[in-house]
Amino acid sequence: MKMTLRWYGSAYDTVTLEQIKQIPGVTGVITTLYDVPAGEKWSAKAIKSMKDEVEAAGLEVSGIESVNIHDSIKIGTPDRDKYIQNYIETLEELGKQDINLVCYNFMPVFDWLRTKLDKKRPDGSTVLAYDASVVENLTPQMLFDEIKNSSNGFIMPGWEPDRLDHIKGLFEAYKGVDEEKLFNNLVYFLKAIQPVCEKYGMKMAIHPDDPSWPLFGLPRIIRNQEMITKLLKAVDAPFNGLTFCTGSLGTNLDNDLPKMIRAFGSRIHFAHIRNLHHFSPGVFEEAAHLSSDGSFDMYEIVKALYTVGFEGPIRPDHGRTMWGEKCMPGYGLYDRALGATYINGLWEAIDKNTKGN
Ligand code: DNO
Repeated sequence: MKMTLRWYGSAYDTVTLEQIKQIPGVTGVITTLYDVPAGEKWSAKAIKSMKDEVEAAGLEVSGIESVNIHDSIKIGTPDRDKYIQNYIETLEELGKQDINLVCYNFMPVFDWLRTKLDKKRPDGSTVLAYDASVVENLTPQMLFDEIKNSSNGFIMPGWEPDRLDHIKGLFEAYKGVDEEKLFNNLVYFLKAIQPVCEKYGMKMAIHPDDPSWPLFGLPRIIRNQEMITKLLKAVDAPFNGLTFCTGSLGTNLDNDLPKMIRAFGSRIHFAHIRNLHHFSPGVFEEAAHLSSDGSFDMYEIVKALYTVGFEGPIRPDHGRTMWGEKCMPGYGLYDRALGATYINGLWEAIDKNTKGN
C-alpha cells in the first residue's frame, strides 16, 4: 500500500505539496489537469510540467483522478469515437511518462452528489452530508446552485461549470439511455482502450457511483457487488479494475465493504478510505476517519485490503473542515492528514500482528 493525498494542482488547491510532504508516510499525490475539459486530449507538455512540480517537492504522481469521460461516450452518440481517440492518446502520453493509474467514473450528468457541503457537527467542524428527502424536492438545477453557493468559491470536482451550463441539454441527451445501454457503452469504451492500457501497464480504476443509487431518473451502474462483478467479467483483464471508495459504496448499508474487498481482490487498483455516519437509510453525513465516529468498521476495511495483498495507492478521502481552515469542502489539509495517519496506524498494527512481531 502507498499512502497518498489528492491534490488539485497549485493553481486550484489550498494545500501545498510542501505540506503534503510533511504528513508522515505520505509518498505521493493523486492529481489531475484540473483545467482540461472532459473529452480533450492532455498534452505531453502539461503532464510533464505537473509531474516535474510534484517530483521537485519529493513526492511521486501515484495516479490520476480523474481523466474524465465525455458524455458522448457515456450516451453512445456517433461522435464518441473521436472522444475515445482523444482518451487513448491521453493514456499514451501518461504511459510514456510512467503514470499508470487512472481513476474515472461513468456516472451520467452528475459525478458525486451531496445535499449539503457545510453541515455543522457537534464538534464544530463542517462536513458534506446527504438527505434523500431534500433530493426529492429539488430540481437538478437547484442542486447545482446549492453546491456552487456552498463550496467556498472553489470549483468542486465533478461540478465543473462547463459541464453544468448544459444541464438541460444533457438530461435530454440521456433520454433512452437505460442501465443496459450505459453498461454496453462502458464496455465499448473499455475494449477500445484495452490495447493502449496493456501496452503501458495502465490500470483503469472505475469509481463507484456516489451515492449508490439512481438519481433523477438517470441510470447508475457501479453501485453494488453484483454490478461491479458484471463489469469486471465483461472485460476480464487486469487493466479493468476498480477504485474501492468506502464512502460511495458505503452510502448503501446493504453493501458489505470488507466482503466486497475480499471478492474483488487484485482488481482493486486504488482505494478511497472514508467513514460515514448514517442516521437512517438515505440520510448520512461524512465523519472523521475513526471507526467510532461513524458507521463503518475501519479496522475490518483496512484488514480486508491488507489480506488481499493490496499494493496500490490509498488516499484518505473527504475530511471534515476544521481548525479554521478555508478550503474546498472535503479537501482540507488537517482532517485528511489525520486520516492518513490513522490508516497508516491501522496498517502497521495489522502488518505486525500478521507477521507475529
Ligand atoms: C469526489 C470524488 C469524485 C471522484 C470521481 C472519479 O470527491 O470522489 O469526484 O473523483 O468520481 O472520477
